[in-house]
Amino acid sequence: MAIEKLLIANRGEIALRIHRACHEMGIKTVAVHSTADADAMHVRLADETVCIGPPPASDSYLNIPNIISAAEVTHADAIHPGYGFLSENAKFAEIVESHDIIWVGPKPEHIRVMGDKVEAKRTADKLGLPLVPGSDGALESVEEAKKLADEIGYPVIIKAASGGGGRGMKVVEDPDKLESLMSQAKSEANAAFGDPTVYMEKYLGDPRHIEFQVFGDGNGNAIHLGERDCSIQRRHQKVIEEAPSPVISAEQRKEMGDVVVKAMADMGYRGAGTIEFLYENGEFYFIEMNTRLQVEHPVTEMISGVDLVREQIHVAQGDGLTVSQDDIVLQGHAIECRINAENPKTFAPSPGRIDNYVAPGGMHVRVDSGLYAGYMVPPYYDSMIGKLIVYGRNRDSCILRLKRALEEFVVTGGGLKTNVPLHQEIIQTEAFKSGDYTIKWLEQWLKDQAD
Ligand code: MV4
Repeated sequence: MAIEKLLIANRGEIALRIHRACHEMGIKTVAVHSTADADAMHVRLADETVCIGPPPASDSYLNIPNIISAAEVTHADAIHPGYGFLSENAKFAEIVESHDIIWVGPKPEHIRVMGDKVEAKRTADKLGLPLVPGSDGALESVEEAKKLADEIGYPVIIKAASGGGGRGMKVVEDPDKLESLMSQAKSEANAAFGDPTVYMEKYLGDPRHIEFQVFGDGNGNAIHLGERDCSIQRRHQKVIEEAPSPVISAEQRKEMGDVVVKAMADMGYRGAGTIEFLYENGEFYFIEMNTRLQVEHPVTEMISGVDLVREQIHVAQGDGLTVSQDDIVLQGHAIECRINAENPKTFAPSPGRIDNYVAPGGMHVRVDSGLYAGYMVPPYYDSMIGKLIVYGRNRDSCILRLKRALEEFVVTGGGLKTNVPLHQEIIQTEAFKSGDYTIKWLEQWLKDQAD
């Protein structure tokens, strides 16, 4: 069924991104917003708007009855959840579908499986994805954990089954510390996620974070759009992402691409997905799968020319994928800088009014952001206020263009600070310029700068 009106269950730059794809496809949009976001850019541009509650996300962007009611009263025939908020809530996906509203996302059962990291690994294993050595499922007892850690060899890492994004992880260096760290991990997991289930993996000391973008039509057809390298991160928040990874060869991309495509085809995956790997000593190890569109999707769009939101909508309305694997040619290089309103020293969020805003432009420069002069960055949500994405024929030219684009970027206001200067510094380091960095690099470099 062709979607005529789509409700965007999100805010900020991704709400604007979804609105733009819809209007290019002739689809009307409904923006739902909290009282804090009444003046947001995507709310101004949407065809219809519905206020769904007060500023706290739990009362608005996470309020399922209010969002469904907004879809009902506006007669929206589809809901796109963006990323974060309700995007990986299997229950919400089921509720949407039970109201005969098209869910622009994966099948609820696949969201549920991948949300449980133990189930996700079991599924990935069955589908032939390479795993980090570790427990076959949840850890049932300290004795079992001790025995397993002896087999795998220390250090090991204990992770929460309901976790993800790094919360509730404990690295165990030696057997003496296993019992206490495992019990800490269990109580932290229970406090954070209401689920004390934990599992164990061999701890990889200094890997890269490399993820494959996949797409399925839900009927056994799947494609991949190459990988992104997201190793430049601080406290599990990605700061810079790029595609392709500077360390993956065309042969390795093809080999791993075939593996992930077969896995997604075999499971009958529908929609956009990201398969996350740790990459160390030339080997990929599956850790998690994200069943949503990701913040960093534009770098993939830049090197593939494929509009991922448009593809999501086509798959959701039953048209299938509009591109086949043979159509996909990955060319050139793209880098994304996440622009955050934050204190450059403490990284504390720095909301406030934008007095002056000039976005960079020119060839191969993309800014995904709802910012404008006079906009008030609200204090209730994530500090990411936009993304700068730059393309070049090769990595070196991409970095030179990125430097130029960052120089043009003006975002200033009374109390407001951004991380634009930090990006400028990072991209001029030898480690970044050479592509020789791992997940530990940024935090170490920040420490060295402070000394
Ligand atoms: C690991 C690991 C080392 N060994 N697993 C952190 C977030 C979650 N998605 C998985 N994480 C890690 N899992 C094993 N077996 C190191 C990390 C990790 C990390 C991973 C990706 C990006 C940044 C990271 C920062 C610290 C730790």
